[in-house]
Amino acid sequence: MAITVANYFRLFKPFRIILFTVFFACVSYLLYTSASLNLYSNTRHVLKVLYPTKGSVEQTDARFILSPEDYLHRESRIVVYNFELGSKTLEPDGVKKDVLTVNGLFPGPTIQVRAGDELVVNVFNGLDQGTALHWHGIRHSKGTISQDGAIGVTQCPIPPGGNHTYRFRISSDQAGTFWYHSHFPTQRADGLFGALIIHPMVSRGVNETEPRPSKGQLPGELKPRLQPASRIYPRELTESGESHSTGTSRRVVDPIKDQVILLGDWYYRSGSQILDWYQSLRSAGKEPVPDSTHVNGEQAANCTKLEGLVKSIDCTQKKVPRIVVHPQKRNVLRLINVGSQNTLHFSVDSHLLRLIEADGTRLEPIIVKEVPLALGQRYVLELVPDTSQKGEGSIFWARYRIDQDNMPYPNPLLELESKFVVEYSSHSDSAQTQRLPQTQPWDIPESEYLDPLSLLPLQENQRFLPPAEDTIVVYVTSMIRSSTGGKPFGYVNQTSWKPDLQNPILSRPSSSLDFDSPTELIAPIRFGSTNAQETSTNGKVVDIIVNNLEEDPHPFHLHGHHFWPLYTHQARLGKGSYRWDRPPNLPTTAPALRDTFLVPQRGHAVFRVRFDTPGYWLFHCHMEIHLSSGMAMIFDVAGDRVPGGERRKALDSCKV
Ligand SMILES: *[C@@H]1O[C@H](CO)[C@@H](O)[C@H](O)[C@H]1NC(C)=O
Ligand SMILES: *[C@@H]1O[C@H](CO)[C@@H](O)[C@H](O)[C@H]1NC(C)=O
Ligand SMILES: *[C@@H]1O[C@H](CO)[C@@H](O)[C@H](O)[C@H]1NC(C)=O
Ligand SMILES: *[C@@H]1O[C@H](CO)[C@@H](O)[C@H](O)[C@H]1NC(C)=O
Ligand SMILES: [Cu+2]
Repeated sequence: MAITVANYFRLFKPFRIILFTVFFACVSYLLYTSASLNLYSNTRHVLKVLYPTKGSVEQTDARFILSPEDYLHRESRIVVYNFELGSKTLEPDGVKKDVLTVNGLFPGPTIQVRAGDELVVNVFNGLDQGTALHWHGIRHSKGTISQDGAIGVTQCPIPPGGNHTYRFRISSDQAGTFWYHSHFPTQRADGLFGALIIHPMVSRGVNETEPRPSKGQLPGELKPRLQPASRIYPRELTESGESHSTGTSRRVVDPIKDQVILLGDWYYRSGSQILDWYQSLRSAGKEPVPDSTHVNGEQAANCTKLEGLVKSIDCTQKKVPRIVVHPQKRNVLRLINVGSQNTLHFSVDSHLLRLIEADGTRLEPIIVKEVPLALGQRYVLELVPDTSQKGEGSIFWARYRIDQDNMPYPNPLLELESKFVVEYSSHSDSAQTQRLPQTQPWDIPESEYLDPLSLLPLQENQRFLPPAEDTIVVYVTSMIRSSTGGKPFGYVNQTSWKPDLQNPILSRPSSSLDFDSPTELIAPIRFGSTNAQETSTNGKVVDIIVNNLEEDPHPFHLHGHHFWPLYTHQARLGKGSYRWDRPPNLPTTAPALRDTFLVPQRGHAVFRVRFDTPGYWLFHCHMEIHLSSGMAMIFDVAGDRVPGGERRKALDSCKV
C-alpha cells in the first residue's frame, strides 16, 4: 500500500502549468469582475446579470444559490453564456491539484434557464488539449442532436485555442436539475463540470394563462405540499417564526431558499494519470480509488493525517465547508453527484429529506433519512427538520459517505464519510461562526434504505407504462485480455468503445455505419411504421437488458432520452444475468423516469425507454475510468431521419 501511495505523489507535479495558471487567473479575474455572464433576450428585454459583479473568485458561493423568481414568470428568450475553459492550481480540500476551470471557476458557473428558452454557450477552449461539453439529461427533442457534446458521436473535439458554440432550445416540458461536464476522456475527474438548472414554465410570460404561484411554492409546484412533513412533525411556523403544535395561529407558507450541492469524489492525481495507471499492468484491473471528496469544490482534508501517510504531500489545512440554510424558509437542496468513481449516500443529522425530484423528473414526494446518489444522478430534496431547533445559528452535520461497492482496495488517504456544516442563518453571507456541530448521525436500518425503483412521478398522467415493442440485451464488463497486452478495457458485448475523434458518427452517411465494428457497438432502432406522422411522435418503446458480469455496479447513462428503470437483480454468487426462462415480474405502473441508473454487480437491470428522437445516442457507464476505457455503446435511433443540417454541423465541428 505504501508503495502505491508513494507512486501517487511522484507523479504529482503541481507547478507544471504555472504560466497557464497565472494567465488564466488574470483573464478570469477580469472576466469575472466584468460579469462574464451575458443574458439577453430575443425580445427587447434585457435581463440583469445574475452573478455578483464584485469580489474575488474565492467569494463565489453565490453561484450555488438559485433565483427561480427571475425565471418562472418571464417569457422564453435566448440565454447566452460565454465559457472560457482554462486550468489553474487550486487546493479544493487543501491538497494542490491542477484543476480545470470555466471562467476561472471550479466548479464551473451554474447555468440557469427556463423551459422553452434557447440556450447558447460560446466555448473558448483555453486548455492544452481537445474538449467537448455534454449537457447531461437534456433531451434535444427538437432534433438538436449535434449539440449533445459527445465526442466521436456528435462532434469532433474543440481544439486547443478553438471556439465552439452550443445552441439548443430546451423543450417546454423539460425542467429540473441537470448538469454539464466534459465528455473528453478524464477531464471530468479534473473538475470540468457545473450545474444546469432548468426552471419550469410556470406561466407563459406576459399573457399568463396559469395562476402565479405564491412565493412559498417549490419550483414547478402549483399547490403548497406541506402535508407529508407536517404529518410527521405537526408543527407549523407562525409569522413570528416560533413553532406551534396547535392549529390556532395563522400559518405562513415559507418562501424558498433553493441551492445547488455538487458532491463528488476526488483524486489528487490528474485524470490522465489515473487512467494511465488503470491501463497499466500495475493496476491489475483494479479501478483507482479516490483520495478525497468535495462539496461544491471544497473540503477539509486532515493534513496532519495526510502528512503522516505521505511525506511529500503539499497540504494546507482548510476549514470545514458550510452551507447556509434559512430558518424561516423551505430549504431546497439540489444534489448532483459530479464524481468519477463512487456512489455517495447523503444525509443530514436531525433532518428528514423530502425527495421531490430525481434526474429532472418531479416525484411523488417521499420522505427518507438518507439518499443514495449514483454518479451522474440528481436528487432534489427539501430539508425537514425533526425538531423546532432550526433557529438562527443552529448547526448540523450533513454527511455523505462513499459507497464501498466500487472500492477494489483500501486507500488510507480517503475518509469514507465526509461532512459539511449546515448552518441556519437568515443572513445569506453569514457563515460567521466557526463552531462545529455536535449532532449525531441517523441510525438507519437496512429496511429504511431508499429503493430507487420505487420512486413514482408526481403527475398521475405520467404513470402509464407503455408495453415494450422490442428488447435489446447487452453484457457489460471490464476485461484483461491477452490481445490488449494484459491491460484492462471496458466492454459492452465484445466491443470496447474507441471514439473516432476526427470522424464522429453523426458526420458519416447513415448508410456507411459499420454494425460489426470492434470499437463501436451500434444498435439500430427502427421506428418501423410507414406512418411518419405517428412515429415521429411515438417512436419505439424498447426494453434494454443490461447484464453486468462484474463485481462492480455500473451507473449507466443514456443520452438524449430518459428511461423507466423497471427491475434490477443482484446475485449472491455467479453472474446473475437475465434468464429468458424465468423473466421477472415487471411493474405495470411507470416509475419515475431517470437518465442515469445503477446496474448492480453480478446482476442485471431492465430499463424501458421510448426512443423518440432520431439520432445517435450514447449509452455508457458513467464511471470516468470505465467510460474512458470503452464501456459504452451507441443507439442509432432512426438515423436515416436525422436532419441533414445536423450532419452538417457535426462535419463543421471537424473543420479547423
Ligand atoms: C475565439 O473567440 C474569441 C472571443 O470571441 C476570439 O477572440 C478568438 O479570436 C476566437 N478564436 C478563434 C480561433 O476563432
Ligand atoms: C392572451 O391570450 C388569449 C388567448 O390566446 C388572447 O385572446 C388574449 O388576447 C391574450 N391577451 C393578451 C394581453 O395578449
Ligand atoms: C487528523 O488526523 C490525526 C492523525 O491521524 C488525528 O489525531 C486527528 O484527530 C485528526 N483530526 C481530525 C479533526 O479528525
Ligand atoms: C450482445 O450479445 C448478446 C449475446 O451474444 C446478443 O444476444 C445481443 O444481441 C448483443 N447485443 C447487441 C446490441 O448487439
Ligand atoms: Cu462502470
